[in-house]
Amino acid sequence: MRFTKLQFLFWFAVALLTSQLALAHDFKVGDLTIDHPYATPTVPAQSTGAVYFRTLRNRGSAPDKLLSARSSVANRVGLHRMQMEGEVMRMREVPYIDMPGKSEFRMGHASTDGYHLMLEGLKAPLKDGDSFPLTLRFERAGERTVQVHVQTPRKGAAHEHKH
Ligand SMILES: [Cu+2]
Repeated sequence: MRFTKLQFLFWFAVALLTSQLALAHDFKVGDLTIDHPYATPTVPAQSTGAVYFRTLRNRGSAPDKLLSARSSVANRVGLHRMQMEGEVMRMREVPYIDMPGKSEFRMGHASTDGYHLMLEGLKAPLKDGDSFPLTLRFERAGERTVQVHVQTPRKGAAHEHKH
């Protein structure tokens, strides 16, 4: 089969667009954007895993809250906050994550002060390249199911998740 130059350009544009959509990988609900949800791979002995977002953004002026999350891959999903206390990094569960109006914050694996979601009671190890659904429940915006990509971070090691 032969393509004309125009057909070739058309398919090239389609391929480019779809690859960029796949790269973008963000989810919207109401005024909120959940950008690039990802989880780090786990080893078989590990019963917990962590989910991060590149950013969590609230474009609206009204504040919202991330109240809870659930996923079929784990028995329970906790909301965690990591903070430096002196020299020690501490992690604790929080009842919700505040999302003030017109705010954007990072929830990446490389941050030493920030939030992540904790998968507790993993049913199977998370393997690089897999993806799984995660349902987030927000106070105002309601529920949104996002697809989480399992990937080894390109830079910065994942935190040790020992509680
Ligand atoms: Cu944690």
